[in-house]
Parts: sequence; C-alpha cells; structure tokens
Amino acid sequence: MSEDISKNQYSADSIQALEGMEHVRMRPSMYIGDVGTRGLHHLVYEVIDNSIDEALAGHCDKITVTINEDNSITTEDNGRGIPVGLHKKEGVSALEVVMTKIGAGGKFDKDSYKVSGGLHGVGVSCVNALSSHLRATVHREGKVWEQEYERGKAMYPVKSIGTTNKRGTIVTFKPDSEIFTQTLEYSYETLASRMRELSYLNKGITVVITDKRAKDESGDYFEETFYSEEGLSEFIRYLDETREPIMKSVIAFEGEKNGVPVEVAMIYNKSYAENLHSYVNNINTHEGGTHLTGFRRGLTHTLKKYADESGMLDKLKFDIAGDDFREGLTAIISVKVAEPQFEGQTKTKLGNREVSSSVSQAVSEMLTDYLEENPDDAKTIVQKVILAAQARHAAQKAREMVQRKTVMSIGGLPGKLSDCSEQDPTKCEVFLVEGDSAGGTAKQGRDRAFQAILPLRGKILNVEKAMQHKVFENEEIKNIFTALGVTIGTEEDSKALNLSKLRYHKIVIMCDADIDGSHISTLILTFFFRYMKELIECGHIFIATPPLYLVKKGQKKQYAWNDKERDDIVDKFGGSAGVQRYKGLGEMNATQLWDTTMNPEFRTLRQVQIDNGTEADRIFSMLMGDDVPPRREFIEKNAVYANIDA
Ligand code: 0RA
Repeated sequence: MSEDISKNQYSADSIQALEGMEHVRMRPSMYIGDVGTRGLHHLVYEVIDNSIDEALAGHCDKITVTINEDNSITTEDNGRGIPVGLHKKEGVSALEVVMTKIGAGGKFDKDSYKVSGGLHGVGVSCVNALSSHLRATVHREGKVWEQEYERGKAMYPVKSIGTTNKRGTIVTFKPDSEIFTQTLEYSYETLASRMRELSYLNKGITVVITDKRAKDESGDYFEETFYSEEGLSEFIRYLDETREPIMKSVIAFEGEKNGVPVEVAMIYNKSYAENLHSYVNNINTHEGGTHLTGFRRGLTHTLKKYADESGMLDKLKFDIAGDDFREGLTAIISVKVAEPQFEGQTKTKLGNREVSSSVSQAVSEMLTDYLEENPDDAKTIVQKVILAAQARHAAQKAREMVQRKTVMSIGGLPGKLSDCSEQDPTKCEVFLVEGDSAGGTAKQGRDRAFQAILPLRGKILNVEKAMQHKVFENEEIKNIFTALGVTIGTEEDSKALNLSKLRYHKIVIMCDADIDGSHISTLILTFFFRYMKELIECGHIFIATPPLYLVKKGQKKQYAWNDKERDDIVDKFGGSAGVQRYKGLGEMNATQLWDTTMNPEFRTLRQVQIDNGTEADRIFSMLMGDDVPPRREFIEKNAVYANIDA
C-alpha cells in the first residue's frame, strides 16, 4: 500500500513540475521581467548566479561565459558540479530535478542559504524552460555526466559520457525564438559590463567572457578577463577613473555587522555629483532602501560629529543638510541578506529594517578611523561639505524661480513650445529638436493633435560639469522643465521629481544622424540621467531615428537607415539608382520627416533604458567630464553609433 501512495505522489509531483515549466513558457515575464533584450540577457545572469553561489561558498574561482556564433550561450564554472545522484523524492537524477523543476532552486542543503540570485531568483530551470535547446554537462567525482533538453523537457535520462579530473558545470542554451520574438541577439557590452560588475562585487573570482561572433585584429575571438583582488575599492577607482579625487585613498570597510555581511567603499572627488550605488546579493538596488538609508545616516552622523568637534562649523551662518555631505561622493554599498524583501516600483528597493543599523555602524566605524588617521583629508572633506552647503543655498533660490515659473505655467508655457491639442498626457508626445530650423520643419510635419515640438538652441548645457544652481538657471533647461510640467524638490528630499503633472508620456529626442547630433543627444541624455532619471526609468524617454539615405530611381523612392539597407535597395532598384545622403534633419522637408521619423506607423523610436546603472554613471562622467583620452577611446571604439548603454 505504501508503495502505491508514493507512486501516486511521485506522479502528482511530476505533473506539478511539468505545469511549472509550462507556466514559465506561458507567462515568461512573470519570471524574467520581460521577453525583450532585458529578459534575453537575464537568462545568462540566472545561470551565472548559481556559479557565483558556488564561489561564495568557497568552491569555485573561475567562471567563463561564451557567446557562441549562433547567439547561444555557454557558461562554465569550476564549482562542485550539480549533483547527479538519484533524487529520492522525484525518482530521477538530481540534475534533472534542478533543470526541470521550477522552484527546486538547486541547493538541497538548507545550511548554505542562497545569497546571490537574480532579480527574480527563479533558477536555472526557468532558463531551461525558455530555451529551445539546453545541454548540461557536469564534471563530478571523476566522471562526466550529460543531459539535454528541448523547451525544458529532458530528451533522455542523465548519462555518463566519460571520465575527468576536473570539477564543475557547463551549460549551453539557445533562447527559444517562440518566446523571444523581438530579438535573439546578445549584446557583448551588456554581458561584459555585468561580468565586470560581478568580478568587483565578488573579489577573487576570475570571469572570462568570449564573443565567438567577432574576431580582433590578430584573428582571435574577442575576449576579456575580469578579476578583482581588492573588490569594491577597485570598483570605486574604476568608476571614478575620469574624476579627480580630493583624498589619498579609498575608504573601505568589509565585515559582518549584526549577522549581516557588509562591504562599503567610498571616495570624494572634485565633481558635484553624488554617485551612490547599492547592491543586495549582487543585485543593483536602483531604488535604494534600508542599506542606503543606513549608509547616509552613518555618513552624516560621523562627519557632522567630526566637523563639530573640530570647530570648523563655528562661524557658519547657514545650516548643513544631508545632501551637502554627499556632493562629489562616489560610494558603493554591498550587503548580503538571507531573505531580502524587495519593494518599490521596479522591486529594487531593500525593505529589511535590520540592515539599516548594520550599514550605519559599519560606516561610522570605518569613517571615524579614517578621519582620525588622516587629518588632512578630514579637513578637505569638511571644507568641501561647507562649500556644498553654500552652493545649495544659491541653488535653492534658483530652483524656487523655476518652481514659481512652473506653478504659474498654466498659460505660461515656454514661447518656443508648439504644443499639441490633446489634453491626455498618456496620448501626448513632445519632440526635443536640435536647432530652430529643424524645429520649424518638425512643426510643419507633425500631427498637431498629439505631437508637440520644443526646439532647443544648439548645444545645451553640459550638466556634468556645472554646479546645480547653474543648471537651474539655464534657459533651455528651464524650458524643458516647464514644457514637461515636471517640478522638483520638496523640503525633505530636495532632488525628488514630481511626475504627477508630466504633460507628455513620450519624450522624443530628435537630432541629426551625425557626430554633432550624437553629441547633442548625449548632452540631453546626460541631463535626463542626472536630473530626471525617473523619466528614463519609467520608460518615457525615446530617441528618434531619422534615415541616413534616400535611394531614388525614376518614380521609385526608398529610405535607408544604414549602409547595408542602402546597398540592398540600390541592388533591388538596379543600375543607375541615385543615393542622397541626409546630413541632417534640415535636409528633409516636412513630409519626409513625418514619413520617416515622426509617423507612429512607420518610425522606429529607440527607448532609452539603463541596463547597468553603475556603468552608465561611469560612461556619462567620462563622456561629459574633463578627461579627454578615455572619451576619445570610447568614441573611436563605438564610432558607428555611440552606443551609450543607456
Ligand atoms: C545543487 C546543489 C549543489 C550545487 C548546485 C546545484 C550547482 C548548480 C549550478 C548551476 C551552475 N553551476 C552550478 N554549480 C552547482 C551543491 C553540490 C554539493 O553539495 O556537492
């Protein structure tokens, strides 16, 4: 009798497992966020997370990721290898359970809690479910084991295919074109920047990434190796490569506080930007949370105490606020939390209360020591804080001016704005257009029912180099704020944006398709990234893509967006087709601009996304900062289309 029951239970469970995998295929976004570029890349992170877990448990120190020629991915690690023995409850190999059962998670021993884990933490079975083919190869206890799957279903039982003296797991998967209908193409840059980030966050692991789709000058596959001996303090140096430090060394802390592993590293530089990056279990917590609050509290408290005791604040006529302690600060906070509670719009805000005091204690400890041991740096920092407070008072006044203008703006929209007639913001679009003449063409070409035009004068202010009050005093920038209906700042959180009155849900940057145009787009993007990041995060910012060529023969006319398209059209038209190269928006007439770039039926808008906030921050400061050589190198490397991972 008992045998019967267990048999029934087994089949009931396996049906449930099957349903789990089917469910992943039916509702992939529930598991990996989306089925676009992001979800596609997420598959790789999901597999790698298991390897990182092995490394954190001390069993693995090398991970390789390969983009194969066919855009399948191979990951390999030298961890313990997924167990292959019989899984008693399921009656099949543990490997098969890990690969085909949703929520099996992998780790059967409860003692080693899983600290890594992707944003969704769904495990490698989910990757399997969403792959048309996956092969798992395990080197373990002298043998090589293998199993293959199609759309998550095992093709045969786990088999031994040879002997080995290595250990580890190799997974090769091909994302399913039935699921990923938008794109199956991996971005080397996106994967590489995540691997670089992981190597800094988990020091001592070697991460190698190879792109078999591309070869370098000497005919070898394109490959990079990331390895960090020091972890976060090296990460800080990397992020601040193009900023000038105002102190001798990076301040760093690593240890456990109240059972929470905490790592912090920070440095002050000469810029005015605050660059805080926080991670929980290797996930970038864009929205911050309790660990970030703890950091801020520890920092403010310790610096204030030091400044008070040193007497440097004695004659100060104005107050010092929290923000002032963070101007020109670059910091990374990385914590490991056993059961993280993620909150917020994008589920990237840590909710666990207990973490706040752990981080705050860690920061107070490390900073107090540093200030005591480095009195010169301590003075420099306090002086910088005082200057920041002074500038903030000036900025406050400038901001109040913008605010007042915005509040009065019913009927007080910028003169240069050609507004649309639609009142519902979800249906409205605004085009930010480079130059008055292209602005004029856009104004004629648009559908005035729902499209507004705001021409911008030439190069807008480079906000990366300007102090805050200069930014808020700038005419073009004031116009953008007023036109969009966005207001800034309440007393408590001076940088929070108020998007409730946003007047257009699509904000489209429309510039020439040349170097100057890219530069202007980048300036505008830098402004949004530094001052209105929420607009990017909520998916409101787009880039228009005007065509590069018009191919004509007799009555036939077709536009081309790149050289290959142009050549294909010339071939199709045959012989004496004429090619016109558009140097700028100004060379198109209103109808052409509407047909190719503005008409929602035919245009392509590129939505601006931040795939890696930490890397995006570094790139903006490099592109827009003072240091020329790295910028030149970046532009040369990305010459065709400056692809700013953002
Ligand atoms: C289940 C249990 C153990 C390790 C793993 C899964 C594991 C999964 C992956 C996925 C990629 N690389 C991996 N490495 C390990 C624990 C193994 C043990 O106790 O020996």
